[in-house]
Parts: sequence; C-alpha cells; structure tokens
Amino acid sequence: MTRVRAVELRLVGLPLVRPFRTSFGTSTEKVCILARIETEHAEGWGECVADLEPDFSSEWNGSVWAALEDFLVPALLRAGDVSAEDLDRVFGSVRGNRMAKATLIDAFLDAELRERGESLASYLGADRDRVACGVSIGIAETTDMLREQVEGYLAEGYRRIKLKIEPGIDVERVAAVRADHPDIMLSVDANAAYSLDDVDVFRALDAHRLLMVEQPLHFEDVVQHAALQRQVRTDLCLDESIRSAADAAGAIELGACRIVNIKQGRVGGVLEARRVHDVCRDAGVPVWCGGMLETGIGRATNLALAAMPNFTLPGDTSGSARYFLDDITEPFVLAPDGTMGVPQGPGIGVTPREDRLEACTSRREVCGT
Ligand code: SMG
Ligand code: MG
Repeated sequence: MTRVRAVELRLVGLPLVRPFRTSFGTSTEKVCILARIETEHAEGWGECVADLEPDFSSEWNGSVWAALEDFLVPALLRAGDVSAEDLDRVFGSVRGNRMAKATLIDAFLDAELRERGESLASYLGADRDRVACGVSIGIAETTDMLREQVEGYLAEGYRRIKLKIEPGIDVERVAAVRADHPDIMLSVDANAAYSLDDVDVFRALDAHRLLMVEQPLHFEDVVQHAALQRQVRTDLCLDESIRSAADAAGAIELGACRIVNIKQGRVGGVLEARRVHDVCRDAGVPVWCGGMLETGIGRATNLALAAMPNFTLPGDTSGSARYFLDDITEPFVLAPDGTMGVPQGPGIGVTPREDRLEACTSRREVCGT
C-alpha cells in the first residue's frame, strides 16, 4: 500500500519515420500523454494509447487529458493508501474512459513494482524472456510499394506480417504478397471498415491462408462478426470490439472471433489485460499483443504482457526503428531471429531519457505536491 504524492502529465510528440495509413486515416506523428506518478517510495510511468483524434476509439488526447485532470487524478490523490488492485474501485465513479484510466493504473503499478524490485513481466506471470514480433504495415500507395516494404521487414526478421486493408484495397494486395511469400504468417486488419454486404471479399481472402482477419466489421457489432465468422474459414480476430474481459467473454461465447488482440490501453490497463488474457486462455482462444505506435514506455509495458503464456501469436511489438528515428527511451531493437527481449528490470524496466523527454514535450502539468 502506498500513497500517491503527485502526478505529472505530459503531452509528447514524435515524428514517425513513415506515414501510417489505416482505413480511418493517416498518422505522420505520434502524439500521446505520458503520466509520471510519484508515490512515497518510488515513481512510475504510464503511456496513454489515445491519439490526436477520436478515430480508433472514442477517446482522444483531449478527452483523456480532461478525464485525468478533472476526475481521475483528483480521485487518485484523494484515495490515500492504495495498491494497484484498488484502482478500479478508486475510479469506479467514472464510466468508460479506459485509455485515461489505463495511463494511471499502469503508472501506479510501475511505481509499486519498482518499489519492491519486481519486473512487470514477473508480476504478470510471464513464461519467457523474449517474444516473437510481427509488424503492421499501413496501406501503401501501390501494390509494388507494399511488396517492397514486406520484403524489407521480412529481411529484418519479423515473424508475422499484418497488412492494413480497406474496401477496394484488399484481395489483390493480399494475393500479391502471398504469391511472393507462400509460407509466411500473414494477416490483415480492416479497422472496422467493412459490412456484412462485403462477405465475398472475406470469402476471397479465405484462399490466401491468412492467420486471421482483424476487426473486419463495425466496432460495436459483435453479433455481425459472429455471422461473418460462420461464413468464412479464416479465423476472425477482434481488436476495437474488445474493451474488457466481459467483452471478450461475450464475443467468444457468441462465436464472433477465434483470436483476440489485447491492447492493454484499450481495455483499461495491464490488470484488465491480464483478465482478458485469462478469459481467453480458459476458453482456448489464443491472444496476441496489439500496438498503438507506442513510445518506449508503452512498448516496455506491451513486451511484458506479450510474455504471458497465452500470448501464443507474434504481436505488433515492433522495434523502435520501425516508428521513430529517436525514441523517448533507449530504443527497443529487433533481433535477427524476429524476437525482442522483455525488459527485466523493476517495473516496466525503462525510463524516458531526460533530454528526449524535454525535447518532445509540448504541454506539462503537475497535480499534487
Ligand atoms: O504499434 O505497430 C503498431 C501499430 C499496430 O496496426 C496497428 N495498430 O488497429 O491494430 C490496430 C492499429 C491501430 C493503430 S491506429 C494509429
Ligand atoms: Mg487492429
């Protein structure tokens, strides 16, 4: 049990090495909120997965900052002696706002673990110290440009290639990449861009032996995903639709997916992510760690999560160089065998480099003493 003395919020921005285009837009810069929590004995870091706009989710940096400043940080400062497991209760009067809550829950847990000298990976019950990594490739201008990018990432060692797709830029691209690489682990992610009227697209994709089709339909429509899963052979995976362990249990029960993408920030932090993992494990559903173009802070958190036993598929835990010229932490480097080391130090095992943090910060606020 420990008391939170202060919370420092920062808005940081880092240019991406190449634009990242999805079915809902193009990002050229990573802009996110970092929280640093000071407890009586330690400090901890949390990174928010929200973005500049409410496109991937209904939360965005502006809503997260407001939720933190107006409700969540004051609740934490008022809470007195607590442990990370108490925070769901501390934040219980605020509905939703999972990405905002995750930022504080992860930062608090990091501080708690640093205080007792335990790594996040060990706390979560990780069963390995390296994890297999995949890469998510944005929608490219042309098929040939995509093929070239795939070639480059495979040469770096990535163990699974995920292609972003949208209506009209799908089957032909997948066919081209599959023809180049008959045996790679290949998947697609539609970010909710299709409807059940597009079932023929997914039937056509069946021919290309994809590992999965991620979030093909509307983010709120689990029943329709179940209807689609009955009509295609390829495993469906849900991302946006899974906001909690309860969502995961419901989706699995309905037959809406056979694989789950776990993003700890999307589900309200690593503690809920562990519950999602457990629900899926008990149902025999494999999971993998999603990514939100995190800086080294969020990446360290993701790597610890990805080392849990039911994370049996390579995640979107790519090397820092795939995103940034100069990360906020020391860079995470992909080994030639396509794996990355899980941080072993106390907590998430990394901290921002002071000079980089200052250079990237555009807004800062300290709450508490
Ligand atoms: O972190 O490498 C990464 C990005 C992985 O494709 C990725 N994320 O829907 O899974 C997803 C997307 C959401 C990111 S939108 C900016
Ligand atoms: Mg996704």
